[in-house]
Amino acid sequence: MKKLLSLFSVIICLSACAQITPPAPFGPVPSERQQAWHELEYYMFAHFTVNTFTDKEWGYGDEKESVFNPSELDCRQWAKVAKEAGMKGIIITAKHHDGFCLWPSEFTEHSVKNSVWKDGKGDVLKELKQACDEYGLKFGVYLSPWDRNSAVYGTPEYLVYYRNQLRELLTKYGDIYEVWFDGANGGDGFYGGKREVRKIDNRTFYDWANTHKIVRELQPMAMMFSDAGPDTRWVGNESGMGSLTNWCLLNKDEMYPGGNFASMLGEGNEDGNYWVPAEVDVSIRPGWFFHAKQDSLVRTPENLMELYYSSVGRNSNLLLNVPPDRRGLLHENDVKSLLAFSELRKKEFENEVAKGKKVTVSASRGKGYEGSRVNDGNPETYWATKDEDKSGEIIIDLGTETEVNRILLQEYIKLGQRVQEFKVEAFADGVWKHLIDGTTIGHKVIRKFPVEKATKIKVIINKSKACPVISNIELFRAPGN
Ligand code: FUL
Repeated sequence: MKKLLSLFSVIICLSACAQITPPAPFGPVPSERQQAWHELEYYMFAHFTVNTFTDKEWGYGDEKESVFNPSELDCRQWAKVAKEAGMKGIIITAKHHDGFCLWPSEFTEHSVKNSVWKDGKGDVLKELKQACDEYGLKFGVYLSPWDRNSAVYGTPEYLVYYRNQLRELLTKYGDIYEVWFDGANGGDGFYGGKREVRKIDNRTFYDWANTHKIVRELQPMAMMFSDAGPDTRWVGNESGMGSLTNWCLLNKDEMYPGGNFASMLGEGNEDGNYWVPAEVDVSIRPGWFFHAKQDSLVRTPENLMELYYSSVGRNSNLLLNVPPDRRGLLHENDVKSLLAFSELRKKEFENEVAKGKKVTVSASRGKGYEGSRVNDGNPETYWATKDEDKSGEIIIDLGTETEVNRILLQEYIKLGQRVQEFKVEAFADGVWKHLIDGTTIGHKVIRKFPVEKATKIKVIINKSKACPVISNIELFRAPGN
């Protein structure tokens, strides 16, 4: 009898103590550098070069170096504003299409070293990097592949030049979190005085694979941006619009910067074989560079809020351009709008009502993966179903009738992006009422709906490539409707 009892308790213990295995990763997953990048969500773009002084958007490459002469350059002001605005980093146009370098490159004369600014002894990148360090911001660089100043542009020698510049950037300024490879090429330029049109084949000319190796070797944690990644992709427009359906996946093997892919970059590829999430680049003004005549056209805080919803709220990072002016300062109008937007954002998301509330689920994988994981405030825990359950429901019981008008959802993307379709309902006046339909989730989705007085909110995952893994659900009562 005694023996039988102890056998019985061993069996009970074995079943209760059995470790439930976590879901296996499904499809491509983010690398460590991509995981860190997803967390940044919102950072600054700074378009600043000779164009700031010549009032152009694309410099021809023939501008005198002496035109670059900011009267009060203060990168600490940029960084201070970025920090106060809640941004996590600054990416600067180290070199735009005109070829002018904001650092004293040893490989060209077309740089700050031949300007009158600081008697040619200045280095904007050095000042900005110091300022970013001081304010705890990440630092990134844009190095235009198209160079309208270079005499060797279009020849193999140009690649040697371009890579030498890239090495300078990657070795002289400490940690770099993102390198921006733009895809534009208009053909014509100064090209060392030739003033002609130079056509290159975007597919082959730049030999990107070998340029990428340099970045990986010198800055292993740096993300590389281009139309086609490899680490983050263009969203396909410059108007701030992320796609509602947005896969972090891309079949990028046949793609290259400057190719004709804009229309499919928003959604990415549901069956993509690489993790290449979207980044939304957009300017706070109509132009990328500062033009005094656009001082009255700075986006309003409300408009910036809309951009936030259409970028961060759609599983993308927001790279917001705030171009320094001729003084070398962020203009008062831009600063005012940015900081007011930051206040709006705080108010928008300060009233969260779901955290710690009782959660019930239609099914769960078991201990460690319960519904309560979606609102425990811990991004490392998640609700998951058994492998065979590719749909499921989560009900958050708000306890009492509560007003809500925003929902935020996150998948545990370290295990891949899975959800294909979801919807949200509210229990109000004794019935379940439809609120929103959705498709993908990924790192983060934030959706608005008209104010609803609900006692419960239900998230239904109707379709998922593999068992859903949801790490976070937040519900807000934002001001207004
Ligand atoms: C484009 C460039 O041609 C613009 O001047 C700007 O730098 C934008 C971010 O990318 O392709």
